[in-house]
Amino acid sequence: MQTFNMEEHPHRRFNALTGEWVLVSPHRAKRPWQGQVEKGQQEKRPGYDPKCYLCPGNERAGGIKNPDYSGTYTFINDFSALLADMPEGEENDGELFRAESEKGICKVICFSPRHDLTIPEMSHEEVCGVVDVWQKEFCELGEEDFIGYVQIFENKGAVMGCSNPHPHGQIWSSRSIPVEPMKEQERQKAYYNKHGRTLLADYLNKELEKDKRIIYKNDHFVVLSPYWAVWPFEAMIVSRRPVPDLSGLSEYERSGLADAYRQLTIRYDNLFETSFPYSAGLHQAPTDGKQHPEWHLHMHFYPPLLRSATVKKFMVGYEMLANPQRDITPETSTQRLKEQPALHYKSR
Ligand code: H2U
Ligand code: ZN
Repeated sequence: MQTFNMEEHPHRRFNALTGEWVLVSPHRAKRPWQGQVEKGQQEKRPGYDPKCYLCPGNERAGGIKNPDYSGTYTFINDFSALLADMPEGEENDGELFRAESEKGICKVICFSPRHDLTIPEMSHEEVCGVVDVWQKEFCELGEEDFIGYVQIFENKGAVMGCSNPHPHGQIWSSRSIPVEPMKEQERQKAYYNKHGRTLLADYLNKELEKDKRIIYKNDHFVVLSPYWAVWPFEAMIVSRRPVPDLSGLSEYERSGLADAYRQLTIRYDNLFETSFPYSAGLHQAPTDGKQHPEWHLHMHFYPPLLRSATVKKFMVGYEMLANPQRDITPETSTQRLKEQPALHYKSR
């Protein structure tokens, strides 16, 4: 019998943050690389699009006109999934039929007035402006007594269901803590109660020691491919300091987060020389009025591309019915991202 080798043998890895498992089948990634790596369509967008509902001065659905903004611009989503003014109520028809009313506030953040840019193409200072507005919005929404959780996220690229290429993100804030942050909260709480340190502080220290999955780091944030990553090029940005949320970040730390966000997305774009799609978002402590020393601020990146600008991973079949599976290991993905230049391919 051979000895177990994680570079070759199928195995399951445990996600310490959620308590879930992922199946890793590295032997399948050893198949020869077939076909060339297609580059993406190099679409050329104008700096201003008169038909775009996010460009400065343009009208949105419902007739409201955007101001002539110059940095970031935030507004209440015209088609909010959650509404602030909702009657209280529930259905409690035994164990099997449960429902409750939900409240919240949804916002859209334009990252730049420029229709043709994306985060990796914006300057460091401009991305700092995005992180600053995240902090401000997190604090303001979190202050509302009916907001228990603030979910900040970005959908990038049409394959991720993004409706408009103008650089933007969203915030959905709700009274209850949604499913994903709740899973992470439970794991982080159990760990913190047992060790008196945050789960991600210990995890980050070990990852820095092992140095097999570190993609990029600066003084305040580390970009890595998590041990338990599901998506081929999944990544996580973790703060070096165990802060529970954005509210306590200093100017230097905000700048560090902006740098990590930019450096990761530049490498993503360089990988297949395409505008790399993903869903990304921050996970942080709930704003439910309780103390959350167990929470450790981080940002997840879930990109669907697998082998080229057009070949994406499908989460179907086994993934939907059993558990997620991947071929290429996170260690190999890290190498491929790490070797990408820090300069965006379009500026070469
Ligand atoms: P995407 O990030 O998925 O592209 O979503 C953009 C959001 O913009 C979407 O939630 C909102 C949609 O409701 N929107 C407006 O608020 N006003 C508009 O005029 C169009 C779209
Ligand atoms: Zn636009």
